[in-house]
Amino acid sequence: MTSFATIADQLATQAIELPSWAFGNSGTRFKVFGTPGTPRTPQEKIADAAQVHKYTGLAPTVALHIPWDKVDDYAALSEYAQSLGVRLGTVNSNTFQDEAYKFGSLTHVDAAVRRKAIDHHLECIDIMDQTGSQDLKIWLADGTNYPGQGDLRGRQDRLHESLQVIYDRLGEGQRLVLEYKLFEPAFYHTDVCDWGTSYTHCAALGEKAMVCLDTGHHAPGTNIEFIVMQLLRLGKLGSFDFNSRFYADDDLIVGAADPFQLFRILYEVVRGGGYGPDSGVAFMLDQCHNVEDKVPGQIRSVLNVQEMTARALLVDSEALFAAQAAGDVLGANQVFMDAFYTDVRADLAGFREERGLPADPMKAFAESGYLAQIAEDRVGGTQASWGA
Ligand code: PSV
Ligand code: MN
Repeated sequence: MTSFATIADQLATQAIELPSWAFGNSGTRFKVFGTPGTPRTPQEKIADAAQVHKYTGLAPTVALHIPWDKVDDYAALSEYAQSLGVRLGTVNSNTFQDEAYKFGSLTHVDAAVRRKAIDHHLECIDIMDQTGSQDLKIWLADGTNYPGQGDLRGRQDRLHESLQVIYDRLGEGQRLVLEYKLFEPAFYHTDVCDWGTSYTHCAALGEKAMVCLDTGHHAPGTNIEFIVMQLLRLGKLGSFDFNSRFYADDDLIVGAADPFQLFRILYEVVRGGGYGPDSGVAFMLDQCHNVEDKVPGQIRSVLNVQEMTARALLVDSEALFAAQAAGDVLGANQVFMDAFYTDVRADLAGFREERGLPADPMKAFAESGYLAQIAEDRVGGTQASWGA
């Protein structure tokens, strides 16, 4: 079995981007509960995100969502983030909350609506130029609810044309990551519903277009690690949106519902060359905290990713490949499971202390009094909210 000491350097390179919207209030269509101290501004979301990085060393960047995180001066926002020890990351577009998009955005039959949606993405790229962000992440709510409602083929053709205009505006070092999702808010068909559709569009666009895999966006029982393997094999896995789900797009804490699935996914990431700063695969969270506190919810999340990454790196690949080659079914499975069952928590505590971080980030954050402080300071104003 590989020892923890041999994987420490690799673990030290891990970076997981946080979504600004995780710090706002969120909930279900039944109720969005408020939490004292919830940010009212993009700056306050960034300040909360910086806490996660401060206690874990794992989350150096924060993703923005436009227009939720619109400000007048992005250079100043960027400087503010840096003053707190973090940077601005992916810019997420939003074409799902404007009346004009009732029947679609980049796929819409009306060229004027498509133009509006394209212009929004061009504005997002302008923002990326100012923040130095690398990725434009596109998730589309486009789809239909009833058979016959839309022309499935026409919508794909228009989607390609719209994406091409956006793609052509990308600058040096910038990428477009196209996220797929099985269903919701459309229920009969979704225009970018699966990895194959996203891949097809990205392949047609060119090398700056990559697939974003949100772990919550598949049918129950889908073998997500197989998709990870295939996209890495094709050189088209651009990023992850990590979260976990029990039923649909629950956006719960990554690793909470099925830690073994997270381990299997991360094993394929490592196996396929998708791990590390030079791999081109960005790790992000896409989560909401409906009933739990948000900052500790994000701390728990990045720690879960770190823990399963450590276990995935511990897989003795030499022994595994040998057992696979020898047709030793149970031997191969045992090598795999040995790594999964390894308790790395004490090693990770030591690893953190060696790097000047608290051994137990959850405890250290709880003892810091930050949540009580923001509850006292952030009085009045409008709390940020997913969907607000
Ligand atoms: C909607 O399902 C969604 O959660 C997508 O996964 C996006 O990544 C996110 O919203 C932000 O737009
Ligand atoms: Mn997502």
